[in-house]
Amino acid sequence: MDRDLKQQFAEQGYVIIENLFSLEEVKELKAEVARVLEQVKQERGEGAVKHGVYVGMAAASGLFKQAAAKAELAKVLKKIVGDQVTFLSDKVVFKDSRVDFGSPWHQDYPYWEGSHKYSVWIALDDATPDNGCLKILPGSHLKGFLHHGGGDHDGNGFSSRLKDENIEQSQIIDLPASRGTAIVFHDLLFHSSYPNRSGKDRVALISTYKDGTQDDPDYEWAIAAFPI
Ligand SMILES: O=C(O)CCC(=O)C(=O)O
Repeated sequence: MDRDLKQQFAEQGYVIIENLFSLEEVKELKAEVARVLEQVKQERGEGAVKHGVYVGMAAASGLFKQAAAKAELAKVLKKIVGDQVTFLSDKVVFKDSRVDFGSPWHQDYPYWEGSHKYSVWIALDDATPDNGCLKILPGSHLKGFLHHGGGDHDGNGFSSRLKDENIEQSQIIDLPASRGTAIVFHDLLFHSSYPNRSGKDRVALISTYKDGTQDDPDYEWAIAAFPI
């Protein structure tokens, strides 16, 4: 089973952990998201949460720090990454009727460079193609880093985007996820998300980890980093 998981990650660039968080835990996390975002808006204005993204949940909240080190998740990450895994940072990505655009196709690697990182996309609302679930190209991490030609021409963030011609439409798969389910993926995996056309919230948490034995620049966004 463990070898399967490691092998699936090596071949496909992602693995799914169904129901990593219980419905009760998800409810608490969502309430905490609302509390932290409200506090951020009051302290720094609406601009601090534009594009539907806020980076630094674990830095702002003990509950998110705990979530980042959840035992079952740490076990899976150690199988994939190695014994020394470091949590770097997390962000909440909230799509709703005001922030409804899909995230464009990209690899995460150009945003940080250095050693490869492993992100965990956790559904805090049930995510479907109708409200903004992830789409990926399985195995695309094996293509290596692809020069990103596209920029933020629509004002929706994501300064690094893959070009349309690099996306093999026939290979795309959707990754719908019920609340509490987590998707672990490599920072070279091509991914994007659907727009949220439902009019309701679609909140996801993305936590990022690295192999703690690898050197990296001092990332200013990794203010709450710790070994898990
Ligand atoms: O949840 C989403 O819309 C995807 C966000 C994403 O891919 C990212 O922030 O890197």
